[in-house]
Amino acid sequence: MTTVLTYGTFDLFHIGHLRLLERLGAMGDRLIVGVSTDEFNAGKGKSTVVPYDDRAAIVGAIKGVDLVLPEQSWEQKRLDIVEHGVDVFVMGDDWAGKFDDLADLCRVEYLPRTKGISTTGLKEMLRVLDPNHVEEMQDALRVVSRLLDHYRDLT
Ligand code: C2G
Repeated sequence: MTTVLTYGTFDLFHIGHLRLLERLGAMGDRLIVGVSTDEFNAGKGKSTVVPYDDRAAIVGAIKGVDLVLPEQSWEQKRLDIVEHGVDVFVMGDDWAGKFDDLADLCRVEYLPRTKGISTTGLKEMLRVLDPNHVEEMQDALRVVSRLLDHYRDLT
């Protein structure tokens, strides 16, 4: 039996996350996913839109995911690998080389990321709906409207 392990934030769960989990599911018989807790993210200076319990529930509902555990520290990977008898540790290639030190415990692999989609990109799009941003846009439109009125008066 081959056990596969990965970790991630999985905020605003998107097609890149799904494709990664699908590929990981096909790499073994059992897939374990460590989902980073809100406290761990805060330590990394990262905040999520979706809270831990919801992110963990979404990841746990994906076909092929057998177990979700909380990722609470950088050091826990070694303990999790031993405790769960992990054969392959896999991350997307934005982490290429970063976890090679685990190779004394199991196989370490990095898969290509899905192109054209990211949580950062989605957050950028959502920013348009931010009340402060909407206010800025309204101010800008007011200026343009005044300029148009002015131009009309001149002609
Ligand atoms: N991913 C992907 N394609 C994308 C976006 C993300 O394959 N377009 C992969 C990432 O490479 C990562 C996983 O999806 O392996 C989860 O990505 P994030 O939610 O961004 O996780 P991250 O914040 O990188 O957490 O201990 C390490 C971490 O907790 C990693």
